[in-house]
Amino acid sequence: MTTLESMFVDLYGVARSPRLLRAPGRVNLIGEHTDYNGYPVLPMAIARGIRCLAAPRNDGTVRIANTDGRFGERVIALDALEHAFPQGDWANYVLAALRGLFVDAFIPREHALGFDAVFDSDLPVASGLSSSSALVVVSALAALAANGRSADPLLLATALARAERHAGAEGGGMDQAIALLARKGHALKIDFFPLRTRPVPIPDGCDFVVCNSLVPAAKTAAAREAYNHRVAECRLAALLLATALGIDPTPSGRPIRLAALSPAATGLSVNTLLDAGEDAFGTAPWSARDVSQRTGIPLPDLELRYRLPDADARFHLLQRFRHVLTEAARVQAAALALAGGAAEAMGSLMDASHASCRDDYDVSCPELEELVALAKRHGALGARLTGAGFGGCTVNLLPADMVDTFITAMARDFYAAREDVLAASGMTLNDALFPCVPSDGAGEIAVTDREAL
Ligand code: NG1
Repeated sequence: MTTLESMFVDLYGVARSPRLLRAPGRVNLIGEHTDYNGYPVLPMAIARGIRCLAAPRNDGTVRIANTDGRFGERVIALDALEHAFPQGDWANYVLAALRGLFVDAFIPREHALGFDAVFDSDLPVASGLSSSSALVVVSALAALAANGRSADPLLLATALARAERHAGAEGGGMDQAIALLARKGHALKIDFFPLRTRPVPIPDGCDFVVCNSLVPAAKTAAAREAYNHRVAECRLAALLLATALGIDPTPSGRPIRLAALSPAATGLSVNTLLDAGEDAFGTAPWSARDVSQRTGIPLPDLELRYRLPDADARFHLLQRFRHVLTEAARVQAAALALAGGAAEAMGSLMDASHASCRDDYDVSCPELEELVALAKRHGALGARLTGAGFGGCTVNLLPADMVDTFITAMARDFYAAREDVLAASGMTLNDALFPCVPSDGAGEIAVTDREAL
């Protein structure tokens, strides 16, 4: 019996037919901080992920436990889903999944069954590898299984992206979409609003290695604030640019997204749009008061409608706009490069993406910089931070015959001097530095396969 099964039996007794579900983590190859702007991304699912062994119960509760002692047992009442756990508690992601399923009627509220579940994971947390969305997705699959339901993956990904925002970060929809829709051997080009996906085969000779900076990219209050600040900056940039271009900044009553001002939507080239951005924003940071004066929108309305952080916040609109617009162009080029097997072109795009994340989007940190510089020295064709940034991991593109030497060199030059940091993080070297292959999306693991796990 696996640890997952024995813990399940110890806590809940023998269930008649428990189901085993799994959702993968991901690395985003390129397209950072583009999803919430309505621009595409290009991630792939990795072989690491979160599993959940679950069986239905009929008293309207969900009981959850985790083989990782850092995450304690919790009980969730299905009729009290509005009661969140303290901020940062892992149960909030299970709660978010349940809310999403009920709000969007994937499971009818009346007579909904709860479930008992034990989770385990080989996906490092707080690493920018999307463990939070893997937890949301696997929890949703467990709830659907307990209630004998299935769901269209596109609709489910959209609902779960919305639902995960209850946990605090105003994320796009990349992580839930890749977790549900990934295809083995492929990256996925994902477009948003509405969600659409297109598999892009990863060519032979393109291998990827993940390096963890050992700086947690946790969804803590501060990291969430920094992330949501970027989201607000993009909303304001879209408002001001739309106004400058004479385009309605609130189509259908909602703040316009930057992608609605794309070259395709406006008929303007990237360079013309960059010039228009320079004219509209200037180079100095903006305050909410500046934006209010420029647009005539009363300050309180602006703060509320654009969900602005505190009144003293400064917004770097030109820099954020430049990153998003050029990153979107890089995603299109990267999808073509990968599909055409052009590994070197893909690498250059990844390098440019990293520079833009660092210089214009300001989401890098010294440890990520050190990793990227070392990676380039040790033969990576492309090296960049992946995920939201502020810590977490880099993703590195290697020619296939160089993976082993690359890993040896990175272990020696980055991790050897950080054994204590690694030990304190609870990770082994293999959890921090590993090759990854493009893997399948979430689903059920057949009972017959369970022995092999
Ligand atoms: P991570 O790395 O999981 O925090 C976040 C968002 C994504 C995307 C990236 C940046 C969530 C759940 N995920 O990812 O939607 O915006 O940052 O590209 O908020």
